[in-house]
Amino acid sequence: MSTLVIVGTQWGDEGKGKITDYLAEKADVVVRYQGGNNAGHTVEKEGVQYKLHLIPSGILYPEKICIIGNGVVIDPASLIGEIENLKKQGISVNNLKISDRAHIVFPYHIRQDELEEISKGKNDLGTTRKGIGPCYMDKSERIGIRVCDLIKPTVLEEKLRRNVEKKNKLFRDLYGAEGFGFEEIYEKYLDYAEKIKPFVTDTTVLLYDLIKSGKKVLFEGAQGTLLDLDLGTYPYVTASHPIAGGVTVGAGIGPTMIDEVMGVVKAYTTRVGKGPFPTELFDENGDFLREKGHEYGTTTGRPRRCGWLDVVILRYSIRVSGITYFALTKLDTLTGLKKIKICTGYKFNGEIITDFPASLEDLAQCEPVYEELEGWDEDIQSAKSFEELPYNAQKYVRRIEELMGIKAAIISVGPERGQTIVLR
Ligand code: 2SA
Ligand code: GDP
Ligand code: MG
Repeated sequence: MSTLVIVGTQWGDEGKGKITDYLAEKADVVVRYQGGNNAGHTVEKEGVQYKLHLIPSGILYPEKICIIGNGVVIDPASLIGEIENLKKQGISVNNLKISDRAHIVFPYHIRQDELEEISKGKNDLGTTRKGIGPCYMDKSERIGIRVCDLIKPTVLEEKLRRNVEKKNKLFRDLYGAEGFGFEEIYEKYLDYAEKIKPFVTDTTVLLYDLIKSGKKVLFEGAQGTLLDLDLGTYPYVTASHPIAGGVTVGAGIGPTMIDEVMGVVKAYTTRVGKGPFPTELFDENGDFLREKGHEYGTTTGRPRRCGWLDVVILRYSIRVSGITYFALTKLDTLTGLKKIKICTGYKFNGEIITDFPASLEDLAQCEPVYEELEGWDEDIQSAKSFEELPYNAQKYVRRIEELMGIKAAIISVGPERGQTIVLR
């Protein structure tokens, strides 16, 4: 048995797509287990950029099986668009499998997401407005419509009619907004169902059999630990479980079937959307990281907030996901900085704390404690080994390992598949 979970250790956009694509070469199966098309995973191969939202980052290899698990919420219009784009780029989707238990995003979810964000005013969460939260809300309210319902016209009709009525009442009463006509959605979704049907299967059976037969499986997390509904900076979180534990629920396998967990760590920190961010930079260093690292949302294009690496967060991620080693990404973005800081703890109520607090009010009072390292000027994007990195870059990596208490397995020095240094 050989299964590996790839999990974001910060607020998402750590480069999970790139690392998954890189590791997929030696795997047989790649699985998405949570989130939806709020995710944006960028993969670059031979100068061509692929932006993936719902499809696992193993799709560039025609022979790998790519599974969209039951824990993912699927906007069929977005999925079909993604499939068509990939086909146009010459990528085969013949090995794509979609869980019959995954929930479907409808236009009323997107409307609800928008209306809720607008009604919150300056207290909005900064969601991607893709309807992800409302779709998961319907799932827990037990009124969600799943892929297995979508492909049965009479079941879809009954459930959709009920939901459209319910949502229209909500939009009218709560937000004074217009609702949807049942027919317009139903007709569209019947058409989507026909297009999606060939990919639909019971992925829990498929996955179980694949693992039992010794196939190598990667589970690709979307978003990151601090966006986890339970363990993130609640309420500034997404509605799913990006942490490694999310795999068991979102892919339908037992915890005994997970062998290892790799954390993806960006060499600095970013966050898109609202919520606390202790090491956020509002100075020229923040602008430097945003511009040099092209830190703009893959899905929405929003500028990402940027800050120094925060080891309090990384140790928290290691703990809640059982991470055993990590991939360090975007080390090349730091090239050119004279000094680089690492946050090793927070000053809170006159004491130094190293455990990430639950209360946002407490977190707001936390002041990062930094240690400062020397930067480097040499271009590192073509480095092929650890030894080829400048001494100060080596020192930065070794210090992060020391502070995290686990080893780096991969160092990524550019967006391309080949710009990857393997250490173990
Ligand atoms: P949502 O839409 O309900 O999931 O939003 C809730 C919070 O989760 C954050 N979130 C993300 N953070 C980082 N990256 C994400 N994916 C895209 C990307 C984001 C984009 O790859 O760049 O393009 O803006 C992602 N998806 C959700 C979101 O910002 C809210 O803070
Ligand atoms: P994900 O959501 O974790 O998959 O990350 P995103 O794809 O949203 O954002 C990461 C961005 O950084 C993408 O544009 C990647 O192409 C890019 N990227 C990944 N690794 C590296 C790296 O090591 N160096 C540089 N310069 N870019 C990288
Ligand atoms: Mg992303």
